[in-house]
Parts: sequence; C-alpha cells; structure tokens
Amino acid sequence: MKTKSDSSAGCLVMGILNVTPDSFSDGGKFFDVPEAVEQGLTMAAQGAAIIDVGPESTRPGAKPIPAKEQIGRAIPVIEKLAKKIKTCISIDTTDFEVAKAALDAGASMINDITALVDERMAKLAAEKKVPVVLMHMQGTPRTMQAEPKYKDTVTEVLAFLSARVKRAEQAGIPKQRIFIDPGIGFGKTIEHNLQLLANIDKFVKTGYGVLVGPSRKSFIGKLTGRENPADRIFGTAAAVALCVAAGVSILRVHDVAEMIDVVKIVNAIINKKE
Ligand code: HH2
Repeated sequence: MKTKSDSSAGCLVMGILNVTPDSFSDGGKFFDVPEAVEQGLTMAAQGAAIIDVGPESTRPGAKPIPAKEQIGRAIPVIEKLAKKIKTCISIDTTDFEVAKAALDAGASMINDITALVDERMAKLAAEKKVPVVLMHMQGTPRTMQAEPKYKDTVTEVLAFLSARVKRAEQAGIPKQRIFIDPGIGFGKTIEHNLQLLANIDKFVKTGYGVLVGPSRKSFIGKLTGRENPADRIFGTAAAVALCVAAGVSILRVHDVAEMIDVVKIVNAIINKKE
C-alpha cells in the first residue's frame, strides 16, 4: 500500500476517476486513457489520498460490463498512474478478475460495492494485504431505485455491514484494512439517504473506518433543484462537512480541491472543541 489508507489515518479524500462512457456525473469525460491519466494526476496534485478508478457505471439502471471490457478500460490508466504517482490507487469493481488485474497493475485498494458477494474477492484482499471498502446496496444497480424499502434504515444497513465485516475478517482481512460504507444512493430514497447521513456517527462508533460517497448524487439535486450534477458542489460540501465532523475516515468525491478545503476547515474548527 502506498499511502496511509487505513482506518487510523484521519479523514482522507478519495478522488473519483470514472473511466466509463456513461457515469452519471463524469461519464465520457475520462474514457480515453490520456484524459483519465491527466485527471488522476490533477486529483493527486490537489491532495487526494486515494484515486478510485471505476470501469463500470453503477448509476441506477446501469447494465453490468464484462470483465474483459472493464480490464481494457482500467488497466492502462492504473499502470500509467502507478508509474507517475505514489498516491494509493483503488479499483472500483465487483469483479474478481478485474480487481486482480488492477492489483497486478499497481492498485492497492479494492472498492467493492457488493461487499464481497464473490468470496474470491475477500481472499484476494487478504492475500495481497490491501484495504477493502464494503458497501451496502439494496438490490442491484439495475433494480435498486425501483422501490427501496426499509423498516429501520440505519439498523438494517448496519446489520448488513456487520455480517460482511465478519465475512471479511474470516477471510483474513484485519480490522484496520476494512472500511464500511452505507452506500448513499444505492437502493435508497432521499429519506433513506438523509437518515443514514444524519446517523453516520453510529457507523463511526462501530470502530471500523467509514467511507461515504455523497458526491453530486441525485438526493442533492432533488433537495436543491439542481439538475446538472456539476452544479451540486455546494450541496456535496454540506454532506462532506457533516461526515468529517462525525469522524468519517474517507470521503469519495468528484471535486477534490473543493472538498479538501471543506475537510481542512471542519478539522480546524473541531480541533478547538472544549
Ligand atoms: N458511489 C458510486 C460508485 N462507487 N463506491 C463506494 N464505496 N461508495 C459510493 O457511494 C459509490 C461507489 C456512484 O458514483 P459515481 O462513481 O460518481 O457514478 P457511476 O456509478 O455512474 O460511475
């Protein structure tokens, strides 16, 4: 691992690098290798501690992309970035083959939005001694926004993550390399997203590192009336500020420079708490 991306490192910013034609916010912008590498270098220079390379959009309704295609999108970018920067590179995939190829190419973290459905993924992370992100999702990207339902959102999401943490630990991944993520926007209404963010301290209290990904998501668009994801930076900043104050370890964001300012100011304020 090339950076302190373990759960004791304080609040880190993870920059999103979607090498896809169809992501909800930056789809198509970084689909070509030179543009993607440039964006990765920019985010690293801005202070991102982690660059999360995503070769498959998970926006509502998105179709799965075959492993071969994901590898073709992500690996050239990871190889080039790994040669140029020391920043930790994460692979955002649910596919074991893609994760393996990414680690071989220089990635040193796995972001699995299915939280180790494929048990080979857990073994891989244990063997390679890399951190993993375990995210909660109700349904699949294709179906998740159809009619998400919870009796008690926070309790159910926490229970799911606790079961997946157990699976990760049984596979040999130590606690300090496990991050839990409530999965903002993955099978959740605005109400569910707000409940999870309002109670994010309960996730922090588990003692595991917490990752949150509110960046430019549709609940922010709906609450502010901003249809264009690029106009949701201030709304994102509000959610990021709340998460930093609650002790979240990693914020996954599109706007690295802006959100690093938010993290700095929140930290400066909370350090003065008497
Ligand atoms: N959100 C997205 C993708 N991956 N991973 C984690 N751990 N947590 C998240 O909240 C998360 C994630 C969706 O955002 P984005 O990558 O910007 O869009 P798309 O899925 O359309 O590529």
